[in-house]
Amino acid sequence: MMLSFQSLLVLALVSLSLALPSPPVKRSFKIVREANPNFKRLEGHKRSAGAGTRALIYAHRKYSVSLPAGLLESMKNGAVGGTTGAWVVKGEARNKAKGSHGAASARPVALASGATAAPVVAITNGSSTGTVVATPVNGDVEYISNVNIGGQVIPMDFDTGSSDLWVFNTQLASASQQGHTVYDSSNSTTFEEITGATYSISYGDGSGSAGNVGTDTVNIGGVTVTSQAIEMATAVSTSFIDDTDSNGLVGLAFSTLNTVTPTQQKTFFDNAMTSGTLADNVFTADLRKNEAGAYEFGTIDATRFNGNMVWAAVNTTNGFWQFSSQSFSVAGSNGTITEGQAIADTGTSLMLANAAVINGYYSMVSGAVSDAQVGGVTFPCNTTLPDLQIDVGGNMATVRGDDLNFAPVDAAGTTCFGGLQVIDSDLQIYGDIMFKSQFVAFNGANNSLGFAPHSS
Ligand SMILES: *[C@@H]1O[C@H](CO)[C@@H](O)[C@H](O)[C@H]1NC(C)=O
Ligand SMILES: *[C@@H]1O[C@H](CO)[C@@H](O)[C@H](O)[C@H]1NC(C)=O
Ligand SMILES: *[C@@H]1O[C@H](CO)[C@@H](O)[C@H](O)[C@H]1NC(C)=O
Ligand SMILES: *[C@@H]1O[C@H](CO)[C@@H](O)[C@H](O)[C@H]1NC(C)=O
Ligand SMILES: *[C@@H]1O[C@H](CO)[C@@H](O)[C@H](O)[C@H]1NC(C)=O
Ligand SMILES: CC(=O)N[C@H]1CO[C@H](CO)[C@@H](O)[C@@H]1O
Repeated sequence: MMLSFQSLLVLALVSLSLALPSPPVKRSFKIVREANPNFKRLEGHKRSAGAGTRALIYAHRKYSVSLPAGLLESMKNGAVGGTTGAWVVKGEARNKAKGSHGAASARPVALASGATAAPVVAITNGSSTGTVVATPVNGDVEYISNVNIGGQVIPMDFDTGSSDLWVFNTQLASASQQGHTVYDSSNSTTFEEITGATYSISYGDGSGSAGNVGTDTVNIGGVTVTSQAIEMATAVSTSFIDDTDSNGLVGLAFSTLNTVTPTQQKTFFDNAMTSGTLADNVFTADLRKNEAGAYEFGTIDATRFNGNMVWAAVNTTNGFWQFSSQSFSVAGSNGTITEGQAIADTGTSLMLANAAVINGYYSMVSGAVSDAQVGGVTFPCNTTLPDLQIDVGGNMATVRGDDLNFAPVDAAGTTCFGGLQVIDSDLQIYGDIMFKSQFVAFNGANNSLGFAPHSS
């Protein structure tokens, strides 16, 4: 039986304070400094602090977890945004995305005569693998990879937490296209309209996009899918317009979450599997801190990780790469997570977990506070963070302390924002913070997730 985290913490503090008069070895001394009994515990379902900074907005974007009102207010007043600039949320943008849905379907897409031919991409048969670089942008807020759609190369954000492939394109108002790389279906000889098909996706903070749908040939790092549904935005919310590093999302969760109507469409990965294109029905995410990593389709490259992978069974009921995650451990103390389910989500910057994990972890971090103004847990940037061990389907995976320091919240770099923050939901979201410590394989052959520490 596991002792509760709280009782272990109390025991630890008692023995540490007894040991204080004669400072023990350095290593233990460090633990004394890390213990932070003053960390004000969060109450799971009554979070008064706003969820903060631009990264946390990204994290909440996709889920039906509403952002605290205080945060929305401070964003509108331009108070939040840290060193990366203010994040704009506008009611008008939200309404526009939803309102344009009907109008979008009316727009006919014609192939321009004399359109430039896209490069012809060889169609392979069951032997294909492909790798694309995943480049972190904006202080690891997101990872961007090139996608070839009908011969046009578009930098996009790969998102294992949603299932729509939607793209900035020439149908958008020219102001919305500013600074973006846009897809032009009329320039692609392989594009075909799906008559009457529309999509509309909205995310937890009210951001979203909507538009019409066609198919085109998509090549990601050498893996080719013909007739991939391309969802072309005719309206996008301000947050996406402002984020000029990304020109759309490539959804890699299960196709059951795809929003295209009247006929739901398959994801790139699902199509690649169905057509027998991939050497193995897997893809992997190798995301690194402040350094380019890769997404790889069709193979698991053993040179990218150390040791053996541990495998977690995936529960596809919700359409996510969901697995059980029922316990955690910090500096030798264990805790339990009630209703412990989590998803592996490359489209979320942070790691969002239940209050038990946040309380347990930050109780071990010197100077950690729940900062209502910033809207999340912060700590002095020079604090040494402990590693977090987290249950992934019955095995423990390590998220390194270094990776749990997300970013400074002030220009001076004195106070830092935690990569681990609370979510008020049964479903925990393990985003890029976890991926920076763990190489992850998404196995569509047996619906499982493999985890192993990155090779260096
Ligand atoms: C479409 O093709 C024309 C002619 O090659 C080119 O000038 C234009 O930039 C292309 N548009 C896009 C969006 O790639
Ligand atoms: C899925 O397949 C991998 C190998 O491809 C295997 O190691 C793993 O045990 C399997 N996982 C489950 C949950 O069946
Ligand atoms: C799968 O997830 C659903 C929804 O979260 C849950 O109701 C169900 O019990 C889960 N199944 C298993 C086998 O864990
Ligand atoms: C904590 O859990 C790990 C396994 O995850 C176990 O090896 C260890 O003995 C546990 N520690 C305590 C104090 O219960
Ligand atoms: C961290 O910085 C603070 C203030 O800048 C300083 O007082 C403290 O000694 C530093 N701690 C470490 C471990 O460097
Ligand atoms: C393009 C391609 O990979 N073609 C291969 C299809 O499969 C046959 C038989 O396995 C190979 O000989 C081809 O090279």
